[in-house]
Amino acid sequence: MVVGEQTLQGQELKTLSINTIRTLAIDGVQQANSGHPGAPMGLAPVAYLLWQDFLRYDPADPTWPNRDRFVLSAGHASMLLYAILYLTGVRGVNPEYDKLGDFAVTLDDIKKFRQLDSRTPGHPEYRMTAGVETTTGPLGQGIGNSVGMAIAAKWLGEQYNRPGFEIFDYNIYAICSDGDLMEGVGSEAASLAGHLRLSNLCWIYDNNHVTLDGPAAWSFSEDVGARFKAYGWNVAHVTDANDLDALGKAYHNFLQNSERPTLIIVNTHIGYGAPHKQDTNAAHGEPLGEEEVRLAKKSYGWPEDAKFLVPDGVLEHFQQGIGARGRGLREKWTKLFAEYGKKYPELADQINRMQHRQLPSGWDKNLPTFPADAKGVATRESSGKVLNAIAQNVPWLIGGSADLATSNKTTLKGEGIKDFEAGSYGGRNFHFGIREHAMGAALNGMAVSKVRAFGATFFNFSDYMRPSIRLAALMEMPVIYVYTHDSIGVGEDGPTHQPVEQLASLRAMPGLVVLRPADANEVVEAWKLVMQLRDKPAALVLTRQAVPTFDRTKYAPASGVSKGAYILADAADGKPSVILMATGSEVSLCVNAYEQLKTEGVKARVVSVPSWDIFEKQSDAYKREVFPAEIRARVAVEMASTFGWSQYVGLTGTVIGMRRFGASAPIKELLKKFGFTTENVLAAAREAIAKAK
Ligand SMILES: Cc1ncc(C[n+]2csc(CCOP(=O)(O)OP(=O)(O)O)c2C)c(N)n1
Ligand SMILES: [Mg+2]
Repeated sequence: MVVGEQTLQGQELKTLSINTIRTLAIDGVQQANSGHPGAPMGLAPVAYLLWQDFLRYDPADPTWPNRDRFVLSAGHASMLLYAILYLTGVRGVNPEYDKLGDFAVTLDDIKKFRQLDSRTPGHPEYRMTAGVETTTGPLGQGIGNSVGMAIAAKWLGEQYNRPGFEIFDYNIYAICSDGDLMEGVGSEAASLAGHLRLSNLCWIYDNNHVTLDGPAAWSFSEDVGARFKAYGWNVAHVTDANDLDALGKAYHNFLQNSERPTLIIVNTHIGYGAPHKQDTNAAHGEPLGEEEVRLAKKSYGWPEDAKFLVPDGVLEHFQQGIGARGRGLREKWTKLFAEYGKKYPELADQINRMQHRQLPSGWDKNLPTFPADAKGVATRESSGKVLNAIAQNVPWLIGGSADLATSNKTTLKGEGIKDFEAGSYGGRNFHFGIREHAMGAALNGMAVSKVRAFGATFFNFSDYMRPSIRLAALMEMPVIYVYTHDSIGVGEDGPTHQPVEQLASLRAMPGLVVLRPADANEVVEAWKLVMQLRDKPAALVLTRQAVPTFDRTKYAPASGVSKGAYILADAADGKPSVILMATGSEVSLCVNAYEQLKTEGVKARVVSVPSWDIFEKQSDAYKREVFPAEIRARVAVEMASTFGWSQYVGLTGTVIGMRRFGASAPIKELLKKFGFTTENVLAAAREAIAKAK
């Protein structure tokens, strides 16, 4: 049965619009011959009503700072988002998110779903498509991000609102699936959001009873509502996703709750009315196939042969709904913000700078410099000092630790600096609790909200948050990770707490800046560099134990950090017989060896290598200057996996590193056992020279 044009126009506009979302998703997936049509089909009414009637969002400016955020945590349902972005006419923006362009998603883009260079990649990607608030796909990350967004919104409101000037009062909505709620990060994030009583946060759970493998019940049987109530959430139920009244009541229920986050559990049917499909779970994660596409369209009263059909009136319907409503809200806000700027020019300036990821002028004033000191100071200690100096000049530098703030030295001190906690949202010190993964995900959500966010833990536990680090790198978010206790130097805590392979694995991640400074003054330079990053996350890898502060009148200045690797000490004629290279705490071993060799008349060079990735970006000429090809005698020293060092020492070079896990013992014994002594470096240097001859 082909439904004629007239019948279509006779349908209620709401249903027509909802079914347009559904059929666009079906056709996009079918054309790509890959993707998930099921979730968009089930969720279409949920997304429709939210956007059309509730979301405070102006499609004409997806960068409006006070817009409500919509996160599709179930990123595999990306066609739902693309259909909405197209139908509501969301404008495009450039990758820096500071200039408006044409449309974020056109019908043509939907036809190119999942194709190379299209604006409709398989999963929603920040920076690729305007209107995508964060990259989702790895389940659990989007809802984790949403907690960071809600944190940022609360913080911004507390920091910048003034009587009569509610500059920031936006809400965060996230759609999540069974998978989102099964993943551990989702649970950590929900626990944190409940604890912080983030009443601006609303998760909408697509309770469709299926996952890819089959019925969700095969692997998921807990009472989700009871779990969230126990977390301190407000829980609402909608028994049928097609019941727009019930959905509307649930959204109102969220908006009226000022005490706690809200979970709306929505029962959806992944099928479309065709009885033989409704009760099976077959193929909901793959294209329907031509025949099923027809049956689905038929059940929606759609012309079975039409593809990518957008019936007359649908685009206008959205323009008259969210388009008009959103424009009004944004225009009102723009006027308010202009008034605010007159009354509070300094605050408005801060907001503008933050929105463009610019630092305040004088952000680096009063940075410490550290005098030479043979006993020295742990790099975590010097980092704490530098962080505090910068934080005084950058009001929106905020963050905290996963329960290790006193160890990580990340506590911000100073007049008026408080903790961020439930009911007191202006604080700058965060207690993420023992939830590294949720911290990582929340940091991403904070960073997309434009605050400058940092998070800290023991370096070894960076593994617990790695999936979120990866998304920060993919999204080009300037999140700052402060990782202390960076090696077997941890000592007695033993191999469970001693990182070995983490440096190599993080160095392998595209876009992530990894810095392991050698002394206090390298720490200063490292922080300077990190603060100026606008589109890269950075990991500062810091020691627990003291390291000497080098005499910079004798050795090269620490500003060499900005090149990733630099000659710290050299032969007088610049023609050494051996190059000793190291990062972090091992640089001093090389310096000691260098001094000893010097007394013996052996010419050595010490290269400090705080960052491989930054060094790789330098010119070939600079790289050759640091590592001249003709000098074959090379020794690298690092208390970590040797993986990768051959690119600097060459196949015949020596690496003093870790080829096994560490051990529990006092640090002195460990250094001896694993060969991190001046004597061992000396021996390796002599051997390397002999071999090169
Ligand atoms: C971390 C992670 N693991 C696995 C996947 C692959 N994956 C995509 S969708 C999905 C599960 C689908 O079930 P559900 O979450 O209930 O979503 P629905 O299919 O019902 O929309 C899986 C396992 C993923 N995207 N992320
Ligand atoms: Mg499901």
